Amino acid sequence: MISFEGGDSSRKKLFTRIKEMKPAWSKGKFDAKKDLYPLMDGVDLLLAKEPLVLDLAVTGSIIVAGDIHGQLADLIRIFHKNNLPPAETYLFLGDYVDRGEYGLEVLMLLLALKMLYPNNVFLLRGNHEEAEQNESYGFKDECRAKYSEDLWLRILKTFSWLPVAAIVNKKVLSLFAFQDFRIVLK
Ligand SMILES: [Mn+2]
Repeated sequence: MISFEGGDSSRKKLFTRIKEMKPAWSKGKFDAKKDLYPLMDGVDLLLAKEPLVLDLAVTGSIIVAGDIHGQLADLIRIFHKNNLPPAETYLFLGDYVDRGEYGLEVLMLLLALKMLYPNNVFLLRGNHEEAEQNESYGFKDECRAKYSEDLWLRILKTFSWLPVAAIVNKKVLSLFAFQDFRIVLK
């Protein structure tokens, strides 16, 4: 079991594990227990430290992308066209899952990159990072077909940690256009 609290050595272990996962991604298969659950545990800890509205100070450029919707090939194309993190900073606006076939793989790749480069990869919550949308637009079924409904329930917990907006360099407000889920502020 990898501890995500520990610094570089646990990051290195995770990085090795991500590289091992690559062939599984290309076949659309993976071991959720081994791959995704520990990753989500780690990302939850990171996200818990982030505020609900991110205050990002960016030098150079930032790539802003929205609505990947399970299109793994498109996500990989974005990384090919630009530099990979940490050479480039990315802000994803949300809607990682539903509609497309590879929501789980997209999510796993983005969470892995968040884990590896927390200061160069930022993930916001879209209106599809939510149960009702997933029930209607395919992500719940995808989780059931590829693994289990329990996996989907666990993913919902991680979704609930995602920040909802980012302000870039005190100038640009970035958020998903349509937020229809309930946010409980404590
Ligand atoms: Mn969308």
